[in-house]
Amino acid sequence: LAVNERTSKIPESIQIGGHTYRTDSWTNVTPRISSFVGKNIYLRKNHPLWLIKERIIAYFNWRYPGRYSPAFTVVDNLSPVVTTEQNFDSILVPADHVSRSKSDSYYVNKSHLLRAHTSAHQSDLLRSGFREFLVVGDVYRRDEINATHYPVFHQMEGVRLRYAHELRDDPDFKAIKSPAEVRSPGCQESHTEEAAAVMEKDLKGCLEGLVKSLFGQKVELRWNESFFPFTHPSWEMEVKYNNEWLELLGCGIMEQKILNNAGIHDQIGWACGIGLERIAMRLYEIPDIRLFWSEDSGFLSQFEVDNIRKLIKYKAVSQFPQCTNDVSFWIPEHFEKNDFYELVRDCGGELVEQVKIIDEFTHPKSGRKSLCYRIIYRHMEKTLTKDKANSIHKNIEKIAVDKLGVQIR
Ligand code: FA5
Ligand code: MG
Repeated sequence: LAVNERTSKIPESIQIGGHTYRTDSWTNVTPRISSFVGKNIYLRKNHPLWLIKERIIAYFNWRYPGRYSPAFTVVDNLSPVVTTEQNFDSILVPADHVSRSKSDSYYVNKSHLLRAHTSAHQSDLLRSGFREFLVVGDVYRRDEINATHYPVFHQMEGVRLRYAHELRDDPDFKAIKSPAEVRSPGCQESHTEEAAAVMEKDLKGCLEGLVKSLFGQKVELRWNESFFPFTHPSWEMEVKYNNEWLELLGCGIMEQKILNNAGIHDQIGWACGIGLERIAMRLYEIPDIRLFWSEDSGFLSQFEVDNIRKLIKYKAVSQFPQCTNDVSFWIPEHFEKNDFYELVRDCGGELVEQVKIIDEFTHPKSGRKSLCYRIIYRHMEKTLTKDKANSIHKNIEKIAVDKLGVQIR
């Protein structure tokens, strides 16, 4: 009922984190999603995300000691409601980039959204004069649903700028040459290859050192080339987890234009964005990303340690059974998969463990497409009855028909 009510009329304004915002045709943040704003679980002492945050900060302070105080400034209190300018334009995300679409991000209105990454704050902090900083916060994305993806998660952004004279302190820095002038896969046009190479070594060394400090020297890791509008070259780091590669972070050499736009013309920088849940899951063996939102003392008490480095292995209080239900439907022409995920999350809340497509079919004559989704329900803290799962499933079917225009097969 609650879902039907809010789909039928979008209010003129909405309240998020104590502020009122006007809504418009871009508004797609749901009450459920905005209820996460201000929870700030990463600031709660001894929450697993707090432990990871503290460990990363301690590592950076150890690796880059300042003369009088830690070199890196930690910023952890910025509102997740940002402008499209902050989230996209300020870091050179093109006007037609997919991440700007309503199907990928949570818009408050046309000009404001819930930040999709902590990179949204890079430009402001550079303009404020910071050269080495860490930004921690909750980020929001309309994404797939499974054990490692959740619409709200946490990132830590790291940025480090260097002057030429600081790069020259590196023994690998051989000579000052002129900028490359043309962009190559490994270097921006305005950088010298030496400077880019020294920055790459510092960046990768820093992040490899970080994961080794967390997971031990023998952790299996690999670098993949990647692409971000705000860095070039760019990489992603993955670590082995349960025999699969798990992506932990993205990083790269900052686009010089971002620095230039902030009035910085004499420094080069690197930036990284680290997924805190992914690290915590791997480190503490937390099997499902939904657990981070648990208020259950059986979960939280396992992280009550007085040394942040204490080895913790999460023990499931008990594993409750899954309920699996499938739904097949014909989809209309402009069907967005993320709209269906959102609807499932909205109706099923924390009870939805996973949604996956198990069959796709195109009718040979009519060309109509149909999808079969499998929805796996499971309560984290008690047994979910088949009746309860069935009634949620029925509701999802009904709302999918009403709201997305699908036709159940
Ligand atoms: C970014 O968000 C870039 N802003 C990172 C970056 C910063 C690159 C600075 C270069 C310079 P990406 O979308 O890959 O990149 O997300 C970064 C990390 O967040 C991922 O590696 C992963 O660890 C985590 N992450 C991404 N999506 C989810 C999700 N739905 N649930 C949980 N963690 C996620
Ligand atoms: Mg990525």
